[in-house]
Amino acid sequence: MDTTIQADEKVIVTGLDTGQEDYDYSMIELKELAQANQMDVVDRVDQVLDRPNAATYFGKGKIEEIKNIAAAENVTTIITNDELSPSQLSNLNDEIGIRVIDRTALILEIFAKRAQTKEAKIQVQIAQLEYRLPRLHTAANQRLDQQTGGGSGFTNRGAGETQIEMDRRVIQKNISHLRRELKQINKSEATKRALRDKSAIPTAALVGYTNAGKSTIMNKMIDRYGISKEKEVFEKDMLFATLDTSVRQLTLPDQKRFILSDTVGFVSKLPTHLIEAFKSTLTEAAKADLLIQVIDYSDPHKEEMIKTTEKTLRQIGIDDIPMVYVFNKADKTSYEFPTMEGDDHVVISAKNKESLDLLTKVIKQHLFNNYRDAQLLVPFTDGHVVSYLNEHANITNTEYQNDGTLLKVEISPSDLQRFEKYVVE
Ligand SMILES: Nc1nc2c(ncn2[C@@H]2O[C@H](COP(=O)(O)OP(=O)(O)OP(=O)(O)O)[C@@H](O)[C@H]2O)c(=O)[nH]1
Ligand SMILES: [Mg+2]
Repeated sequence: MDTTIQADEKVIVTGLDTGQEDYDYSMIELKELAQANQMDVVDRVDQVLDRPNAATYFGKGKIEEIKNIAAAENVTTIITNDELSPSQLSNLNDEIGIRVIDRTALILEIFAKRAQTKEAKIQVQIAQLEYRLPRLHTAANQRLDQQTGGGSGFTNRGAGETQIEMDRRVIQKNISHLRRELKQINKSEATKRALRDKSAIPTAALVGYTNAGKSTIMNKMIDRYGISKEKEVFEKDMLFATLDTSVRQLTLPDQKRFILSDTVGFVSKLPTHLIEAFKSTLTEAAKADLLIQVIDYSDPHKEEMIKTTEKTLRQIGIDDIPMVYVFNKADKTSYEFPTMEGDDHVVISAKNKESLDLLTKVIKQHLFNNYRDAQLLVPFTDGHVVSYLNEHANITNTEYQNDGTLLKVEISPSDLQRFEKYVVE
């Protein structure tokens, strides 16, 4: 099937309302996804049914209605809200007579356009090929139909099958090749990660719905606490601005260090193949000590977005990492900010200084709650220990005594163990 999508083509979004509670919202989002893919959405068609028609997804009458609207409005593509089975897709294509794509194909297309790094590109390619694999006969039949002017007699079908077998083998080969390439890339990533793990610096990962403001928060934090000329990450008012994970080490004014990562945003019904393909990108989140879920507080569908984020995290196998909830973009609401509720809910605006102070405070409370206050007496001959602590611990008091430097410090458990012999009561 040809999934290439031209810019500004006219499309209709269509959906089947089987009583799902988030149906209306998912249709609004489908329209936004189409727009994110430079499509011009001219209409929306809904059908209420108990369950999809097994053969054609929509019922006969609805298909007629879609055909008529499409003809009247010069529509070239129909987009369905659900992922269609290979046979539904093929039948619907035949019935409607213009191109039909499903939500999955649309999301894959957006990801393919946005992918920047080699890793992201390969991951999207794998997901696209896997999506295409079971749908090959749809494409082959269409090709044959075109060649033979619509007829698909016995001989043609036979030729089609052989072609499908060949296509399938080529695609499978491609997938394994891409997988090997991805493994190579991941290996070097894994080495870097292992080094970080060893350094025992706590890590936090920004997660959440697409366009919630994760990258904006990441950039503000890099601005404040990053190494001065560190590169900022891409932030933009569009769906799926970020597809790659960025990781930065940040140092707070009291010398506490942590690693912050920013990664791909979620959307409802994120294709399974895509989640599978992006698992390695999401390892940063899977290994984090703390998840920072960013939510667009100004969006009327924030509840659904939180649900989707948590469902997607579970799908990746992340279900036991502590999480703080950051209700962002409060400047676009009438709510007061920055405010904090309990120890894990904050309402902020990424564009406001006091908000970032509060966010830092919350992150600190969670990441460094195992830090201890201690008093160390370091002999003058061990000056290197004092310089190490100057860089890695929060020294709150320094006194020079006859037998060495007496330091009051706030220190990580591992450093405390390391310098145990200097501890004095
Ligand atoms: N008004 C307002 N806009 C914000 C705030 N935070 C982020 N934005 C805007 O929201 C848009 C999306 O921000 P991003 O940081 O790119 O969102 P993201 O969560 O990284 O999105 P993806 O990478 O697609 O997952 C940008 O236009 C930001 O300028 C905020 O607190 N207030
Ligand atoms: Mg982003």
